[in-house]
Amino acid sequence: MEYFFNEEQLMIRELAKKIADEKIAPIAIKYDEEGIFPGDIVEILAASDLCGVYISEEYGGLGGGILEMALVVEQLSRACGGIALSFAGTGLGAFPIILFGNDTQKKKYLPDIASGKKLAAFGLTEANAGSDAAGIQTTAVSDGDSYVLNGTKQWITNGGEADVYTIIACTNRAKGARGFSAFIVEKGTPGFTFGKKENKMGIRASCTRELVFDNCRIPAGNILSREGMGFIVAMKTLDRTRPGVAAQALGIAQGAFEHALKYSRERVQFGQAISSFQAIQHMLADMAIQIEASRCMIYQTCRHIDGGAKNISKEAAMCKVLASDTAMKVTTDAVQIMGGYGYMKEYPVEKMMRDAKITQIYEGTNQIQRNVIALELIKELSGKGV
Ligand code: COS
Repeated sequence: MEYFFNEEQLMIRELAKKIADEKIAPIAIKYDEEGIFPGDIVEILAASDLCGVYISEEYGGLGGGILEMALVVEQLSRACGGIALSFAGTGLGAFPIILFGNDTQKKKYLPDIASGKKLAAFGLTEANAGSDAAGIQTTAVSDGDSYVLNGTKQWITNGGEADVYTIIACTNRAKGARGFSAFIVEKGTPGFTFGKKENKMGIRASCTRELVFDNCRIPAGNILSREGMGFIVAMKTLDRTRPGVAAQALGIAQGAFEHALKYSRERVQFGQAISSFQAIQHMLADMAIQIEASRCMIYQTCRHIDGGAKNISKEAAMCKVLASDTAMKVTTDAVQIMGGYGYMKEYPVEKMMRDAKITQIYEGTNQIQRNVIALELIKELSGKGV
């Protein structure tokens, strides 16, 4: 389908596709198997000026928005959802600064992220605070012109690889969701260390670690917005990055679909290509329908957000649910079409099926997304006085 992108968006998409096809696809299986962090691919993305597509020109980026970020994530994920995450996870870490940073903070951190010199990460999740984001235990105590952080963040994408971390911590437990604050913490700050690299089912080329804060003292000027705004920083960030997870899911689904379609034309059984069997044709048709529906929803949601729409939570959640459920179904069906070959590690679809699963879980499970959608629907109805 023609989505009528402007010239710059087309150029970004083509560049990302070329990197995915030429540089990522050939190494995806190896990086997955050995859990190699794709520092070399990050360098290629940086040299191609893609790291800052969603950062304004004033801070060294290309001046695009969520749509440009989604276009890159989708294309990279066609080849490897795990490798794409070094880029997408940086977006998650950078958006709190883009949305809530003051000029000094933006000038200090965004140009290095835009140039690809530094990766970013986002620390919200903890052992006992996953879906219940307000359950976090990490504290930040004001002490003169510093804050002192204590606690442990869990399953943080780009953990250990990123230089810039945005961390949500509790500054006033009595105030509930209004008692959290968001901080920028730099790698190398005394008292800030990393746990071991997690051994994951999928997205194995991405790096997931604990962040441990033990009396970690940071300048008071590293707070984003002001005390009490941490939960809002997190929620508004996730509203803008969930379409990115959807784009990752879309790319994984598209990649698996392309492999299954090609295979169905080549694989001969009962004297004919299996693509001539209606059972296979209907599976391919359903895959294509779901992929295109996800793509429409993601691009339109991105345009809705980039265009300055006020209410975006519902649409962001909708496109994450649609695309991630699609990715799980499409990758599972791609393995089915490819049969025994699909199940083998020599072919990329079994990896894509493993990679797809996380998109239904992280940045808010699809059950939480459905809660968000339902609550917004009810709010809209009450707003109309019904
Ligand atoms: N934008 C702006 N403000 C928001 C918001 C949003 N999208 N969502 C919630 N808020 C505000 C609410 O308006 C409320 O403000 P007030 O204190 O002024 O009333 C405050 O934040 C608390 O909201 P709420 O009561 O809805 O919080 P809950 O504790 O019930 O949690 C969910 C809401 C479940 C939606 C939240 O915990 C969540 O998103 N969980 C999933 C977390 C997640 O994605 N984890 C993955 C980690 S990142 S990989």
